[in-house]
Amino acid sequence: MRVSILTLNPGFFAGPLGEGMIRIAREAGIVTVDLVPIRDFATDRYGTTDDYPYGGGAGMVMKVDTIVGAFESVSAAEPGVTPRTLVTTPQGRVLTQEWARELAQERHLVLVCGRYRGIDERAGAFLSAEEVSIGDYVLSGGEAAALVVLDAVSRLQPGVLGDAESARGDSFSEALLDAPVYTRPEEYRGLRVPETLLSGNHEQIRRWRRREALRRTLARRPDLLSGRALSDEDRRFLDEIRKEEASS
Ligand code: 6GU
Repeated sequence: MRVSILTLNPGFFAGPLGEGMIRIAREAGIVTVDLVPIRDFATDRYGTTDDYPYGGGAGMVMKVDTIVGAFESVSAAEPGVTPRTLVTTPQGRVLTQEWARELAQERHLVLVCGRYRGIDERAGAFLSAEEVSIGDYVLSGGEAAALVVLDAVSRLQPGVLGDAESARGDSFSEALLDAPVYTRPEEYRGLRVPETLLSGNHEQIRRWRRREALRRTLARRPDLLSGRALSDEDRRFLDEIRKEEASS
């Protein structure tokens, strides 16, 4: 897939694009990232990208001509493909794993990093963009959010993760938190790895992990359990956990 990132701060991405899973996905030719410096599309000789809001008020608004120019420089990069365009803003729809899976199917994503008070509303008529937020808190700019979207969709591209990792599935694919994990040594400063995990009994280990995943989810994210169809086994585990927690 191609991901075009429109930003006032292209330098922000230099480190992250060259590290870890995103680097591997790019080097394998599975993900192509274009960094589009919005300032290059300023229409005056000073490189102005923002201006005062009509009607007054604090902050600056990103100019429509600049954004549309930057968008049009990449919108035909994949022949015959209309890009799916997202603008990062705390006003947006919150990114979920389900939405990330949908976005990962696109041939061409355009991510516009919002800054200042936002983007001139008229840009919407040319970009047909959706608005994306990565959670209920405020960032100083959309670059960190665009990186989150890029990471979430890149790791879902076929061939990016190793077989073991992708077969394992993601915690949120199943909408339960993961069980705790341990590695060597068996004992560290008096703390032992749970015996079940050392037992070699795969069925017992599966049950232990399922129970601990439910325990964590109930404690930290009970919202993930409500309105969710549970197996008989899950319901039994949850009853046991509730009894344990009540008596401790
Ligand atoms: Cl997408 N942008 C900004 N500036 N702040 C955010 C955000 C995005 N998502 C959460 N907070």
